[in-house]
Amino acid sequence: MTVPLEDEIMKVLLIAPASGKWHGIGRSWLFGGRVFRFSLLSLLSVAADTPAGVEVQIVDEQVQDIPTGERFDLVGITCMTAAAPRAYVLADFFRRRGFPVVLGGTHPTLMPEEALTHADAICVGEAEGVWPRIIEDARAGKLKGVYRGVPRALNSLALPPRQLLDSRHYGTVQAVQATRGCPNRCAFCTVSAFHEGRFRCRPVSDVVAEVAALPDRFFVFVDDNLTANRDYARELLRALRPLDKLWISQSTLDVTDDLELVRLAAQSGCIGLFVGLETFSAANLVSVEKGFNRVNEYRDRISTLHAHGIGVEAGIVFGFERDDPSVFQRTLTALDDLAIDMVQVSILTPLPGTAFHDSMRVRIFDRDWSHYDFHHVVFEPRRMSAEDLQAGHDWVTYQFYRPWRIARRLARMARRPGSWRVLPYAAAINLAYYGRTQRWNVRGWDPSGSARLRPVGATSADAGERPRNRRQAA
Ligand code: B12
Ligand code: SF4
Repeated sequence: MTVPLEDEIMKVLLIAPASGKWHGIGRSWLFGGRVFRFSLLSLLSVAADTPAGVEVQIVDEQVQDIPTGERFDLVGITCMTAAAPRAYVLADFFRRRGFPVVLGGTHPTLMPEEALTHADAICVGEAEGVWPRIIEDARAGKLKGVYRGVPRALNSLALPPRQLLDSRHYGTVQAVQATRGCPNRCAFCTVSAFHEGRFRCRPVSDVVAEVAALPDRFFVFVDDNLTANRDYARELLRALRPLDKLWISQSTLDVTDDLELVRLAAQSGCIGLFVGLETFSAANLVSVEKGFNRVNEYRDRISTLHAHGIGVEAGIVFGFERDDPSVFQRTLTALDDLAIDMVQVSILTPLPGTAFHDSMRVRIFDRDWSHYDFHHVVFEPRRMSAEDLQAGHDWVTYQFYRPWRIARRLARMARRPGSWRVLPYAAAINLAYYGRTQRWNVRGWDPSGSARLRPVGATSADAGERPRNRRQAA
């Protein structure tokens, strides 16, 4: 292992590995895949906490090649679960070349022992505070084991050095984070697992100063639940109002309990919220500790957001205990009926580290983490076959993004208040999803359909050899 001399500039390479089909997303024909890509705040936060005198290079494998011919004094790799296998390949490669490797992010935090078999060290939890020690130990040649980031107050976070990214590859590099974590404990979610249910807010003045300094008007709050603390959210939104920015973020639907908050969001430039509806079954919601979503209130709450000029992207998940083959057509009808503007369709995934993973243990038949990307079935569903679940997920995705549906949605949206702000953004997201269904060949079929049209090899998960149920996995 090479150890840099005291007065030598230490060179650190930070990598965001690309998994599965995301590998080529940056080369997509529609918008160059940029719409789905905004700045890598995970690695920018690590870079921001790097001591002076260290040279940092960030490589996003979705759009850049891994520099294999250069010398580095430390290689840091971030990963969520689906990217873990690729992260391990890269980690093994750099270690064979004699470069020390540290892994961090969601997956290494929740699966530390596994991650440590591929790295000299891992960072469990947040980098802030512990990253300088990792650097110091790497410099001294004694990097080893588990480094635990202790969650701290979020005052005076260093600004992310966005200039380290090649902005041409991103929808925007203006990703900002005002809060970390989420106070809810949905059983399938790694956000609550990672943060152990903690929810912390940055000082409003810090966030506003960061946003004010952003050169472009549009930015993304990557927060998981921006409005979880309503007093904080109100203060933040009031302070943002004079900046005349446009932004999108994520929130729970109960934000509409507080009309003043919705009004402030709209006035501060909110044009879109991602809300995890997940399912139209109250029993399903209760089964994953998300009973605070009330299905009978979806319509009014979504109308409230629309009336304030806020577009709604719904997170929809298939594969819950009560889902049978009829769920796909019913859900598609409900999405049309509620005039949802965009949908992210997912397959319920037992992510390691979550309570849901533990409860599904005996039904999991596929442990290849690269399939834990919310688009592959990895466990035996209760009321349908794994194949039906895959096909139905693909079918809803394909149907929701059929060009005629997109045109109908955008035409309806054009008649809503504030549509001039939302339309360009909603059109871009809809078209980008359409492009993805084409590029990834997402078609599927309706498992409950009378014709049950079932094209050969037509689910998006068909490429490659993988078990389709527990019998095949055995
Ligand atoms: C923004 C975002 C995206 C963006 C951009 C992703 C990106 N590359 O930056 C987009 C929209 C592209 C995206 C896509 C997806 N995402 Co996403 N995404 C997020 C989100 C909301 C915020 C990420 C972020 O910027 N966090 C802020 C930073 C500061 O926090 P952090 O990442 O935890 O980093 C800190 C520590 O973890 C640590 N750390 C992290 N990396 C490293 C590395 C080293 C070396 C060290 C020392 C420390 C360290 O230090 C950091 C600073 O404290 C997270 C939720 C979340 N809270 O993390 C989901 C999340 C990461 N996404 C998730 C998923 C599943 C996906 C998709 C598969 C969704 C889909 N169905 O398509 C895709 C996959 C994309 C891909 N393969 O690249 C899951 C991952 C679950 C899991 N356990 O794997 C999360 C947790 C959401 C969730 N609720 O489940 N995502
Ligand atoms: S509300 Fe959203 S972010 Fe919070 S725990 Fe539930 S799924 Fe995770």
